[in-house]
Amino acid sequence: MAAGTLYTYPENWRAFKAQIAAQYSGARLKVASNSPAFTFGQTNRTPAFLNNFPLGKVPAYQGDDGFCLFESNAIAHYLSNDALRGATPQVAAQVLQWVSFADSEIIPPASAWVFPTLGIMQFNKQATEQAKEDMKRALAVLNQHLNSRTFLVGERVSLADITVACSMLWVYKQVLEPSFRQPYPNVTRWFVTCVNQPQFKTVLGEVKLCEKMAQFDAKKFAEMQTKKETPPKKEKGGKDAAKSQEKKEKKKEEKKPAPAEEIDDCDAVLAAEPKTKDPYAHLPKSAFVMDEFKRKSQIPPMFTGMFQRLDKLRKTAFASVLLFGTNNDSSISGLWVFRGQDLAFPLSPDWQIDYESYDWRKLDSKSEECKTLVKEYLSWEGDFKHVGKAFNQGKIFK
Ligand SMILES: N[C@@H](CCC(=O)N[C@@H](CS)C(=O)NCC(=O)O)C(=O)O
Repeated sequence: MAAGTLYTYPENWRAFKAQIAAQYSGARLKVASNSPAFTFGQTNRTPAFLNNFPLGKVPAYQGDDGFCLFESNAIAHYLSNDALRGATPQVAAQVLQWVSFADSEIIPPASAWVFPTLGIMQFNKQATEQAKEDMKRALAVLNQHLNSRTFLVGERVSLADITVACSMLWVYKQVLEPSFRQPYPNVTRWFVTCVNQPQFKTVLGEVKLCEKMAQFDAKKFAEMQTKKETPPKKEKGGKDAAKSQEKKEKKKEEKKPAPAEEIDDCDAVLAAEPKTKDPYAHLPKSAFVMDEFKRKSQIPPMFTGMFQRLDKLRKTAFASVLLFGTNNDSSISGLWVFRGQDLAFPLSPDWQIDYESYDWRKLDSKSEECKTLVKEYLSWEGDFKHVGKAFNQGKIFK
């Protein structure tokens, strides 16, 4: 029988999967989720932790025998018994099917929909609407499957139910209001059955279903942004880890935090991130205020994916990037202006997004070629000779 410690932050739904599995199997599991035993954002960055769990992510499991595992599904699998995992190859494969379904069909829309309501992600209407549609699709599949079944696989709770129910915890608590869940009664019946099993209840406590769909919490979001700027507090605590840990866990049980606080701990990863060094700190102040130039020249919005993620370059770079060619036969080419003399992307880990997908060439600012290209790219007109005939004959997508 497995025995060991699960490192996590409090109220982590990924850790719940392992904790519930252990409740069923009888695996002896200690949970280290508070200082001094474990402080998320600190302990998981120590060399000792990284030596066992190279990603530095939680949940992470270490057996009393030294056996280490990361990835919540693997940990929950390890802490299960055969009844939970599926006793035959077919049943075990069906369990795995639902575990994967949770990861790929539920978690992405659940996160996109719920995170803004908790203030840990900016609201994007289109993304939220898409998430609702994706969630409806997953719910419809589940509802159909559960039409004639009590549990997802077989006649008893399996790891499939544990995993899928835990992945839906936040949607059921936060956004699946009665009218939204009304078309999927089998799913709600199954979810309520699961979370009311004693083994679930011991871990989750009382699960209250959402009454009114939570909306984007702009105030909380602003607070979180400020928090991210603030360096984390130093970890306190003596050596008597186990005892003090137990006391804290008990206190926590008595006083469950509000939902937004619960998930703060995950976001604390970002909050605890050391502030990245300014790659331009060594350069003298420049008279060329790029941000202002861009606003005044009204350079249009550009290729969204890469550019959205390069927001931090806003004040030190600008570009005009165009898509040449026709559908399924196109090429992207652009002109960039950076502060300093070097290509900006390699200067900071925050900027190294997609830049390797392109070839980069420094232009001689005094050359005729440079003057032509500046004119062409900023006006979106011209021969664009360097792009190549094939693409250049097509349309320029602006
Ligand atoms: N696929 C992993 C995801 C684990 C994960 O992303 N954990 C986050 C907390 S929500 C973490 O520990 N992040 C710490 C970090 O990235 O430094 C699992 O299911 O265990």
